[in-house]
Amino acid sequence: MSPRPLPDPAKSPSPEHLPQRTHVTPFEQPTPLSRRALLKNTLLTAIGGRMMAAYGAVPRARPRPTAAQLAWQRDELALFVHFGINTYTDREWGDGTESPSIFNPVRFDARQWARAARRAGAKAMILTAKHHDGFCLWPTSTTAHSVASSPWRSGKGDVVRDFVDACHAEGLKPGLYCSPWDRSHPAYGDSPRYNDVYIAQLTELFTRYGALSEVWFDGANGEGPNGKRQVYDWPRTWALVRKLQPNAVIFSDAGPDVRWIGNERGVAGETCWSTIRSSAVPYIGASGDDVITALQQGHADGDVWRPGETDVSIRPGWFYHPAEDANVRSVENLVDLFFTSVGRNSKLLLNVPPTRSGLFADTDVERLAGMRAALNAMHASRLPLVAGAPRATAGGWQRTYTLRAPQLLSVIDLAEPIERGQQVKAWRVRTDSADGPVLASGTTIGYRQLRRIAPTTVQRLLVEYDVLDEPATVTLNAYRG
Ligand code: FUL
Repeated sequence: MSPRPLPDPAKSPSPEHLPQRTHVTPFEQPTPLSRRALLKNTLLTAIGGRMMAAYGAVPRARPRPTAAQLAWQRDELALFVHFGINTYTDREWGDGTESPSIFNPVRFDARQWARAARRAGAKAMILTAKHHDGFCLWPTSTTAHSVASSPWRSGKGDVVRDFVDACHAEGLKPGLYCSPWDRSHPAYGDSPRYNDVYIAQLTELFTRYGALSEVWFDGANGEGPNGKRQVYDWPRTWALVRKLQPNAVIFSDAGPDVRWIGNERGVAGETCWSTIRSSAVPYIGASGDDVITALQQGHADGDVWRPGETDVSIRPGWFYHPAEDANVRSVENLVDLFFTSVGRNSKLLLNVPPTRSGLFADTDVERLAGMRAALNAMHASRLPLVAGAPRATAGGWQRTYTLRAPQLLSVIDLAEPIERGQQVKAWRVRTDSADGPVLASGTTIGYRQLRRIAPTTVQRLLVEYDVLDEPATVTLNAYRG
């Protein structure tokens, strides 16, 4: 079953005049990181070139993941938590004029979120510390528009603190999203002044709550309360993350560590390289069909390792709306999302919005648990395949897998060792022999490639694959279903 088509929540409930994430002020300069990467690549290409000249066919060095990028990908699933003033106004994008007096999650319990996340198999959780409306979920010194001005816990509460503590208590890695677009702060639009405010907010978030595993940025860049557009300072912002949270991966359209997958429907490209040409998405918010294709698919010859993150909501909106209680994705639909994200060399960032009382809704908690139960059942039905060694053939590589007796299979799960980069550009899984019927085929594999096939009884499987320029040991798992 393909995923239920959902309206793009960032667009649909919002008034027409509000900017989309793609309409942002261009950030034209290369980032410090891409400059470093460029230098490194130039150096490696030069060394590679010399070695080629001396020894003949030596493959050129391709980008590889950092330890933080690898850990991020292996987590497979993280939950996104959109919570804030919009929870109380039934809106997706607040305009910054909301009164903090309406924020009062009387049964607030971040531990309930974290427990549900852990039971869903998520390894990390990312909270909207501030959304476009500017309301801060922590007591900040940069504005009065925060939880400190709300009736919740008599203004003494700190959602970010409880969130981080709950993550730690349940063994999850915390991450934060602090929107650069701020429709409440008077300095917004007065560029240098607001950039200082934003840096001060991030500094609070990066110094008060311990290590973060991911810092999430979008390029949303509409007008502020004074009607002015803001020019963001991304190099300064990213340098701050590097300085204060050196182990966090930075997410945005333009990376630098992980990239947006190009849609909010939960679907990564069928071809999905973790490498991408950094010039294809030169700044946060770059728009156009080519940009979306690049985000979806990456590039085989990309100059940076920047794997795709698939962010999508369990409900039509990112924030909680009572009217959407009957529109929570089904267990089957959530499993489909897993296949079209994790199963396409991406990572799933699944949004679950807390209700006005401050808890995940029961239905959402049930669906999350159901998704994990379904995935566990699939994994438990793994066939005891015995792998042969990879063998070079005239056109590529192949590997045989055998079973002691014929068995039914309906899911194929391929992987390549991405710590050494991504190499596979085409693959086929056949039954029996080189002229046996092809059960499934595709282009990239990467971290994981999950594919449903028509249930077939097999005893011997042949995996054939072509690589870019270095051998790679592809592994196959197969499940009854
Ligand atoms: C977008 C925002 O405009 C949406 O409201 C939501 O937060 C989504 C995850 O990112 O940029």
